[in-house]
Amino acid sequence: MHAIHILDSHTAGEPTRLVLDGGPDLGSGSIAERLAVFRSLHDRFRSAVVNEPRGSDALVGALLCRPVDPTCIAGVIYFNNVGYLGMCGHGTIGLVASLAWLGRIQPGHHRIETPAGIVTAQLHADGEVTVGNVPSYRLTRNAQVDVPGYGQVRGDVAWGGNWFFLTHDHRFPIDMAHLDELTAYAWAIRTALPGQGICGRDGAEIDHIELFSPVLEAGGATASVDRIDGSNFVLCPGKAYDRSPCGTGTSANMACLWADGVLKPGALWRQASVTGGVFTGHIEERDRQLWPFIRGSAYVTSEARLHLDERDPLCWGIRL
Ligand code: PYC
Repeated sequence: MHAIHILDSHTAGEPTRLVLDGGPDLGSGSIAERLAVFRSLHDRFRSAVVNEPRGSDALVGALLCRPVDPTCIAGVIYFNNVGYLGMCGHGTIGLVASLAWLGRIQPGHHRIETPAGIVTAQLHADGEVTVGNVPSYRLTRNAQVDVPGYGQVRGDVAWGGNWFFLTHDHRFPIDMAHLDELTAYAWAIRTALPGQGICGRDGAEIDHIELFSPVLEAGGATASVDRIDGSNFVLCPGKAYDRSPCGTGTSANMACLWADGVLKPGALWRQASVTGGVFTGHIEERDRQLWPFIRGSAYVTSEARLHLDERDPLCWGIRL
């Protein structure tokens, strides 16, 4: 019997399961090297933690690791129902809120190692968290993909810590009543992309699809706090939709808006999700790169121990 100490939280509805103790020994290499060990030798642990019967398709796991860089408070590897993430915005907000809940960190500025690079997190006195994500950029503008059953779809390819295909090109309202249609459409795009040579840098697979409502209002630092600039629907790699506005997806979107001259550095961008949760973002230009910042809140929902009993035929989860 193996026990795993976890802390669950949600960030604008999107759940994060932080593994505090009981994870596999991944050695002492960089976080990217430890991710490679996790993927090749311990993938069933990933499935056991996030898949049914202990988890759900929407759940993102966060394995807490000792950082290599002593200026970082933690290292983290994010994973989901089908694999691993380079970075996770809602997960980082959840991680920081969880470490604060445990009393391990205080309000202030913190640094965290992820496989996509070091990110920053400011824990505010009110408990909100601002994540300083990895530099983000648009790789391809107006790519065209032929989507079976739907026709030609145009969209951008951008990096926000994960690879995204972002499009306004659809006829569905971004609301909870249309989840099935939004999921089917986004999945059809996702599966059409690789065969048509549409990919991220160095041939990387695009595994997140982001659909938008029309932009309601261009971001402006003086606008009221209730203003929403647009809503999104993000389909994650394992076909679950992001309940939150997706931190890496909002970063990729802000990179596209900046490239189009719509969003200026410092102006606020209020991104709502299909469930109505909101992240407030802004961008900064530094060292010829675009640095996105995402602010939101997370709440701890439970602290528990998962038990892995090898006699249980579903010990390692229902694998997709
Ligand atoms: O917030 O970056 C994010 C994210 C990625 C996948 C689910 N959430």
